[in-house]
Amino acid sequence: MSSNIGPEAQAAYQKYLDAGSLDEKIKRLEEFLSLVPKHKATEKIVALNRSRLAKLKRQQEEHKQRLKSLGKKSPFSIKKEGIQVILISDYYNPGVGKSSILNYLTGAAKKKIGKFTSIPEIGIYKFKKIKFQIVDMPSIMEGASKGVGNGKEILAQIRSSDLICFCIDLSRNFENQMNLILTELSNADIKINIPPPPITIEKTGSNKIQIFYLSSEAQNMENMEDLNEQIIEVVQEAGIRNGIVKIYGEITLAQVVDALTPSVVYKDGIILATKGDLPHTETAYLNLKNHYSSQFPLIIGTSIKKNNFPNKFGEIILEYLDKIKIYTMNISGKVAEKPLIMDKGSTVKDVAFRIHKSFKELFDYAVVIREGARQKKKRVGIDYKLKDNDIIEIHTV
Ligand SMILES: Nc1nc2c(ncn2[C@@H]2O[C@H](COP(=O)(O)OP(=O)(O)OP(=O)(O)O)[C@@H](O)[C@H]2O)c(=O)[nH]1
Ligand SMILES: [Mg+2]
Repeated sequence: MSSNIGPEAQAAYQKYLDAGSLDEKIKRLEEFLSLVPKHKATEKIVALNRSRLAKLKRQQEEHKQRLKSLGKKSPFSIKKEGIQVILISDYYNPGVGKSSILNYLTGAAKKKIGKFTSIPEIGIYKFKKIKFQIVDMPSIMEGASKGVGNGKEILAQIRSSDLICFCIDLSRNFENQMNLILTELSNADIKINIPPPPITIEKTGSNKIQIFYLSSEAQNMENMEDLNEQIIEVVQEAGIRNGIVKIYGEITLAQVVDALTPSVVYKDGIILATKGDLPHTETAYLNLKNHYSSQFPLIIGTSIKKNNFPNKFGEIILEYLDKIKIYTMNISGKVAEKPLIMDKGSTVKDVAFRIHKSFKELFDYAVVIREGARQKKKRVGIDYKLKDNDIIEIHTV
């Protein structure tokens, strides 16, 4: 170990080497990483050890999964239904208004308003026949990422949700609330509103690690040779001996490590500012927007007390998540009431595949009805790109 990491970090590293159990090793390695000064000279040490940590965590996760499959159900394991929207807040001062929002949207949990929510409450909010599962979570305590206040269970649920709503009480200091939540999410490797790094890593059977740079940004990065070598090292350190690494854009070594860390997830988040009816909350709302609009493109001011909440909340969510609604029509001209929810940019092929795998093979042509288009009804091929609210009729051979 080189000497530019400082005596404290060196001591921590020794403890890591001496650690017996997997949990202990992870704890010690995390301690070591928090003590290493972060600068150019230590960049590689940090990356290598984060990669090592990722491998240990993967083993820990596998172990937990095995135990879970033997164990019983907890109120925190929620069966997903439709689009899952999760309401979270901080615990500095409970009573932000989450249960009130859940009740407003779904009618559920009326009795829980004004009482501390200790296990998740769930309701279904329907918008244009689309189901949104609203999950009202117990508030997040300091240290949640280390397990305080059912923190592990809450964070595990957040990982698998489709949208996270940061519920922020405008009558209290918003920075404290945001900081607590963002810190715990970050400690749990949950990244909010940033795209995943442009990289894929696949294990293969060959006997080395191959790296492909697949875009001009990727090919024109500075210090390519160094980076190439470092990537190979961190990939190997994560336990992958044979593999193909594909890089689609500019990337940092830290992002490569993120991609190797199974606990890292990328999630969409919005802010729901609450209690907008209370004194001084108008200024608080403007300040909140000023502070966070670069990280949170969508910040909505609400007051459940005054019934002030977007009435097209479903539409807002779909748009934020880059989803479109596609209505199928059968041969007798009946349009389905419930749309298919597709990613923006989807084609006729994607819809055909969603309806039934065989539809793609048997596809002949489709008719698309688009309200407001110059030609309202159009015969199209399989690669035709669809738009929100399109009606589609698929003809097979
Ligand atoms: N003035 C005002 N009070 C509100 C509003 N929304 C909720 N409250 C009140 O705030 C208190 C707490 O609301 P809850 O909905 O229970 O808050 P919570 O986030 O579920 O609280 P915990 O479960 O304890 O984390 C209740 O007394 C609500 O009536 C609002 O828009 N304006
Ligand atoms: Mg509650």
